[in-house]
Amino acid sequence: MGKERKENKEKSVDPAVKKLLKKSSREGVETIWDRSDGQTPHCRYGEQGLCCHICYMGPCRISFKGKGPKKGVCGATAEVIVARNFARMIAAGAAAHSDHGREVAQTLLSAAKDSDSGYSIKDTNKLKKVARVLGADVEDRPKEDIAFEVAKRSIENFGQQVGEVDFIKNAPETRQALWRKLNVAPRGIDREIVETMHRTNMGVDHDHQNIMLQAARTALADGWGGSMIATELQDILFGTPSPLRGQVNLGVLSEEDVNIIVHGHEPVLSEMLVAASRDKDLLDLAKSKGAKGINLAGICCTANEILLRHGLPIAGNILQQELALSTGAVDAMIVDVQCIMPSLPEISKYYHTKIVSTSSKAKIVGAIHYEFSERNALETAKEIIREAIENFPNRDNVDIPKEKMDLIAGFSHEAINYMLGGRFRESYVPLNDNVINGRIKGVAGIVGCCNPKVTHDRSHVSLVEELIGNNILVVQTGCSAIACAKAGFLIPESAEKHAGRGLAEVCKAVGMPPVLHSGSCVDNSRILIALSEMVRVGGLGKDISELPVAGAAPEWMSEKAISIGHYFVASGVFTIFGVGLPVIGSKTFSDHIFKEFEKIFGGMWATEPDPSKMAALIIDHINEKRRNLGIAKGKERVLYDMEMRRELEI
Ligand code: SF4
Ligand code: MSK
Repeated sequence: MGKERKENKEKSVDPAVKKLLKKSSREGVETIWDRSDGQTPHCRYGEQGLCCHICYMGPCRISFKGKGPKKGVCGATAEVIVARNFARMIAAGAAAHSDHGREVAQTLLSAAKDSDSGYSIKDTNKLKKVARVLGADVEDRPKEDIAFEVAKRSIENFGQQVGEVDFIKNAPETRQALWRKLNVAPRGIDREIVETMHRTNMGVDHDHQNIMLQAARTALADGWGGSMIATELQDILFGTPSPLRGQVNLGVLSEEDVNIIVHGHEPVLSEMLVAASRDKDLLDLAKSKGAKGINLAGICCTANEILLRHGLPIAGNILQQELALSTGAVDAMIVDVQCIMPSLPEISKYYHTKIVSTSSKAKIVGAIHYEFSERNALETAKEIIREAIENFPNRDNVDIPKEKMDLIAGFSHEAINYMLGGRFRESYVPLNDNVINGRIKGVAGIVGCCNPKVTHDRSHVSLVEELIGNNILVVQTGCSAIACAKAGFLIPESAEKHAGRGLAEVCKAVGMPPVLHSGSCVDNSRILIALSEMVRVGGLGKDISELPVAGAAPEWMSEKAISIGHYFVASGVFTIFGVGLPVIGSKTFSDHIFKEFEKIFGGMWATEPDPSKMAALIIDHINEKRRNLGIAKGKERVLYDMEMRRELEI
């Protein structure tokens, strides 16, 4: 028992996870942690970025010590191999976010053209705002006409061959000028991804610095292109988020209701499921099967999307998807794209859960497939929910952990503007004023995934606790936001309990938590817009790189995270990744992105697995920016002792 507890404690800090790991283990169900153990130790060549398999003269590896090979068969050096691998991760991550953006743009086009599409325009103000950025006329035009032009122009941004992606106009002028000077302003989203794949083919670009410039152009095409299109157009279609209450963790599953989990990334599907779950005929059907109602909950970024717009509960972050099935209480898990484990159908064999795939791009052997498109959206959503209801009587072996926590989410850029300035003087001025007067020392974006190589949720929770304790306002997205919500940081009361005095005063005055949940991974583009707004309002320098801000992904795992990290760095933000980075095999390359980048972009990469050291790096960086701005004063860092650290355990 003692040994079992110790093992589980190392796997996660979340008690709900620990309980279900024991249940899974008792029932012989293999989880991600078992498979991760089976892969340990991981290949060191791969971990350090030193394995190349882009042509079949290889695969080649560069030896990190001794007499082993120092070049690939073609002559590629360590820095070339590392750069090509890193750039390809960026291209793949940018492709995933951008394909999401493309789907949303197509959906907006359908909504504008076809009144039977099932989708409509919910936020006309946002539509007009986006239209102005795209240069579309908004006066005296029906909203459908404006939406048609916005969708068409957005779609053109993907295939554009020359010019610039439109949304880079949202960045400060100084930053745009730097991108043009460096020749990294993205021309078209698809073009940059394709060019990165070309340049990193065998025998093309052999200059690691040149590769990283193109990688920056590709990442910027994601952050200020594909991801921003996804976020902005989703707001037009489904509404711009504003603060609302919700609940999080596996305890949101219900013994009495039909539990349906939506999992993946694109709200185009989940929005329809939300609508279908409120259908009277389906609610009656659920009652006829002995259920009280229908409980729709989410996992991963889809969870964040439906939370932000409807207040629907979140069952957990990425590492909890298998454990949700192990509760025995999930009647259907409906998935679309990204972060979905192929193991789900295998695990569902032990329970009654139906795994339903919905995208032609993402089928899973063993899942039931319902093809979902804008044309058949509501009908398909109803059919899937009917399938889940019919499955409710088959439940067996149910054990739902009690753990659940309240949270407030929905801090879009617009909501922050309104919350700080009020309806009649919406503005970031109060935020900048509080940064200048030192109540808030700076702002940190803490985002990204979870990774079974490190204790689940621990780095997210420890890092964020230490930052808010040091008066740094934290903005979050993705699985990191879910981790900190479970720890209780996303309620206003947490300001009193965890935040430093200055930050707590601001939070109490405004009624906000010290940790602001801004959405899913594509919504990191909201953070880019918020940073640009801080520059525009004035008093904190002329560029994002002058702001006292930083970014981190403490438990990252996805190629998408690398793309996000790179667009933050290329936008001027100091960005730290936990776990490790597949670049350390080349000192030349590491020095380039950890040191030389600052002179090029005003932002740079760092890696640090220890969350306390990561906090120290962020705090030091913010203090340095404050000194450069001439606004530094007072105590610089609260050091955490062991007792304070133990309190971080949730
Ligand atoms: Fe080896 Fe060069 Fe081929 Fe890479 S491209 S596998 S380093 S020969
Ligand atoms: S990417 S943050 S694992 S959902 Fe959105 Fe997936 Fe979570 Fe990374």
